Amino acid sequence: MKTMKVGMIGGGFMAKAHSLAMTAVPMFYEDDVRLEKHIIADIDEPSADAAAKKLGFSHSTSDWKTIINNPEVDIVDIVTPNHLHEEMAIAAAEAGKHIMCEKPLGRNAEETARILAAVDKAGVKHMVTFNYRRTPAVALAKKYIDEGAVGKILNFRGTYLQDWSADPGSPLSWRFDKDFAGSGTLGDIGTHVLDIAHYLVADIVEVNAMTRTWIDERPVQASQKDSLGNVKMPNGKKGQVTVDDELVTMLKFNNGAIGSLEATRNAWGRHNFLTFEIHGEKGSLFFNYERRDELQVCFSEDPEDRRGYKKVYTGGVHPYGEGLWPIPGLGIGYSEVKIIEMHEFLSAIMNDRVCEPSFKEGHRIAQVTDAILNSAEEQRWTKTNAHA
Ligand code: NAI
Ligand code: SOE
Repeated sequence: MKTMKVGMIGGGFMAKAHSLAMTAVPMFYEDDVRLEKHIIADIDEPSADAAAKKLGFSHSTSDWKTIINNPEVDIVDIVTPNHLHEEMAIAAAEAGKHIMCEKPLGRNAEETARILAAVDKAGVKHMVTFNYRRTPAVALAKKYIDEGAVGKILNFRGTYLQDWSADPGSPLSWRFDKDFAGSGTLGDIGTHVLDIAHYLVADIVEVNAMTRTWIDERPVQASQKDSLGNVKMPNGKKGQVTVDDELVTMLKFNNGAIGSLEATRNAWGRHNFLTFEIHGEKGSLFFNYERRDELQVCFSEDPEDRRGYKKVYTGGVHPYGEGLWPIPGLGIGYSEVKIIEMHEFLSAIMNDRVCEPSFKEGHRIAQVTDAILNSAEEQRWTKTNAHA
């Protein structure tokens, strides 16, 4: 059994999700490797120390470069706001570490191109954590498509709707600042659906988009850590929002399929409403993350008087089911999706495979998001390889 030491950079929401997955993954899947949570960095000593104690790391530091320079560290896990991904990922690659980096890989395709060049040169393993493709029902959709069950894909209709920023009293965290985030809803949640579209359908080659910023000022908060709408500051001093709140875009795929994506964090009543519907020549698939154990499927070959969507409830016989709970109805959650993602990362390292989605996919998504922003600004169809 191999042991690999992890250095994690960032001690917020995703640090918790990744740390939990690192501890739990051997309880679910046999990857012949154990992760040791060696050292974690946050912005100052008290934050780093508190994160280490809470998340189970042996050491802490307020200087993330200590992690890069530590020869004992095998894997660097980057769970900081987006503006830091480039510098951290390039430094980790140059130090020969395997890298897991949260999405979006960078603020734009110029940054992601540099990150990709660094990992290619270093020959290290790399994964950008678009975790939703690891939901068993989404992996099952991939299986149906690969087996030809829905035939040639005609249309992909994706949405990602949340409401945590619909209240104007939700503070101005890093997610609303272009310098930190790169873009708003687009990079933050739209990218998850773009990743699913690439995974299930094909490469997106052209887009025609609109974006809107509905709330252009928000109360300034003391810390940059994002409370994701759980703290309200209705009377706080205001600062400028510099990113999109909402986007709507048409999509053209390189296999001839067409489609759309709508994403917003201002949709009252929607919490993590990541959905897609795929129509093929022989059938359709529908998924909604708020009902993440289910995939709805409809086949044209079913008798006309019985034809309609049926619900396949994922369990032991479906993708990743071998490691999950013995009875389907027990259900899976965000933690299990992150555990599966960690298993994919480790299994790719142990078997010397490319980790999917790799930084190559992360860069490709950044090219698509750049094209969406350009299209929205110029109000025209825009090719996604403009920055290739
Ligand atoms: P957060 O705001 O909860 O935490 C960020 C952490 O990074 C904070 O602890 C902050 O103090 C720390 N940090 C900032 N600058 C640092 C520095 N120079 N050195 C060390 N630590 C530093 O943010 P959250 O939600 O954890 O997001 C982090 C990343 O994860 C983002 O890229 C975000 O897009 C992504 N994310 C992905 C999700 C997914 O479902 N895949 C869910 C939530 C976030
Ligand atoms: C906030 O919109 C957020 O935490 C995103 O950053 C994640 O990527 C998404 O999966 C959940 O919502």
